[in-house]
Amino acid sequence: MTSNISSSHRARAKLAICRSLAPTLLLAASLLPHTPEAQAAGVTLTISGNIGKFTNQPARSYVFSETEFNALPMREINTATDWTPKGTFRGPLVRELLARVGAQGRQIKFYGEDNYNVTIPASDFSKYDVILARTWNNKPLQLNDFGPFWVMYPIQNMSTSETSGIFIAKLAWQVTRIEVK
Ligand SMILES: Nc1nc2c(c(=O)[nH]1)N[C@H]1C(S)=C(S)[C@@H](COP(=O)(O)O)O[C@H]1N2
Ligand SMILES: [Mo]
Repeated sequence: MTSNISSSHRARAKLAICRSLAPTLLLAASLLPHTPEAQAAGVTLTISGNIGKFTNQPARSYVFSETEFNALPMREINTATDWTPKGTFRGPLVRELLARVGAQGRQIKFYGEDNYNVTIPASDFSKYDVILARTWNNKPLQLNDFGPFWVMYPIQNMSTSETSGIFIAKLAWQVTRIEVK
């Protein structure tokens, strides 16, 4: 994908337009939750599978609204990645997110909007302070720029052997959905 993380002028212009359309878009989003309108009205994160708490009982899924997500306790990771210079990622701990939905499973599958997915053992989230990053240097991650959510490990505190090999496949970006297995 093309990185655009340091120049977000177009994204900001789009946001201003979206704000003025917010009431219309919110209505559209409530009727059609998976449309581009829903994306503009508010970013959501859906967790499903082996969980014990639901916002949608029939679907057995828990959908975090942008407001609820942003109210979670936040952690910061200051690191460079293969794709970004040294900077600050902020988001809740993945283990905290999993606890909020009563997750029971041993394997956690992260789905990207680009159809990428990766399954990570739940033990990683007790071993490492992994966050689901929502911002980079205080700017929300945009869908065309690794957002809305990016699985981020505290790379700066990890040894070379821990971050070599298949490790980087765990850094799933464009995440919108998580399945507990
Ligand atoms: N959403 C999403 N996240 C992703 C990927 C992807 O294709 N889509 N590729 C993964 C893999 S397999 C690796 S090795 C790293 C690096 O991907 P790259 O080699 O395409 O830069 O990002 C990971 N995160
Ligand atoms: Mo990879």
